[in-house]
Amino acid sequence: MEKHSKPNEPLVTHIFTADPSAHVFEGKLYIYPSHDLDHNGPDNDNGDQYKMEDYHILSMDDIDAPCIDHGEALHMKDVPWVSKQMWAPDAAYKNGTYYLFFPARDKDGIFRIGVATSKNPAGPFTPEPNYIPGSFSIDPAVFMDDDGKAYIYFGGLWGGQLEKWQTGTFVPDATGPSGDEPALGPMVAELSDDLLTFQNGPQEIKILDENGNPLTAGDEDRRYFEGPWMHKYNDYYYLSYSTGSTHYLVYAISKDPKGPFTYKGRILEPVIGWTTHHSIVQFKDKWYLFYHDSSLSNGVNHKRCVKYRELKYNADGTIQTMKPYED
Ligand code: FUB
Repeated sequence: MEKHSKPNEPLVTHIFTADPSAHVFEGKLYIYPSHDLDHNGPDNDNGDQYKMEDYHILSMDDIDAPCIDHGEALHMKDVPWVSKQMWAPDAAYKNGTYYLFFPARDKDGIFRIGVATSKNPAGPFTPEPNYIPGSFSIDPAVFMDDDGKAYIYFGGLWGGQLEKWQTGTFVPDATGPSGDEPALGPMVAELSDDLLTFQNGPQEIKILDENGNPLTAGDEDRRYFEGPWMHKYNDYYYLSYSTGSTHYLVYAISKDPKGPFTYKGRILEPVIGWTTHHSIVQFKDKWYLFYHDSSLSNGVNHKRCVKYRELKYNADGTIQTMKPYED
């Protein structure tokens, strides 16, 4: 018998999954996760432990329905420019086509962002022959605004190589700002009409504190690390992300999808495992946080599982902070 989905429990247990990007397509929930592979290789700050090679797309007819694995939707052997590490993906829909956006290392070991398309939200997806020109780093998240514009947010520190692009070209030994210097923000670019190229940008997003000053690199509880997500609530843009080294999911808001954003608070306290990565989606009349932890492997960083839980707003638009192992 199929297992019905429950909050705070792994959506699937037959494979390891992470980095869930959830969307409502065709009236159902579709979840686009990474597919973690087991191995005995090194676990380090470069992210060598995350050796993913393909994507499996999940769906749920309803929030408490069984979670279906639709099988392999895209494998790196079918993407000409990829050498390894297909990390956190996202998806979008426009004019009868579904788009899968994914980061991976190119043949030179540099992270780039690619696109693949399908007529079916569960794939299989056909990749474009090359990565998006001008793309770099990891963790693409695509946001379709009410006015028809599409934005792609991306970037990740350390293994995600964002520090190496501060001059606009790849500098292999570049390090990030430190201490009191402004932290690096995620990148945003407007996508072209066909969603296959950058139309404007990319440009760096500024995240400010309550006094209007940029968050500093030393402010590891609040500064951007990786895993951006964008959603809109009550006419505000909510940029949420992981703080990486301090393991929080946090958010900042703005009236403009390109910012600057003002830091507002925490969404989720640390989970089991080093990484924390999420998406936020409205389904029917409720909002949900999709996230992952390493509980399915008793804490092995690269053997993760995707989960969801309800997300609630306060009357003033702030998000109620959640503790992952409490209801
Ligand atoms: O899954 C590989 C990487 O780990 C993702 O790209 C990051 O966001 C982190 O979850």
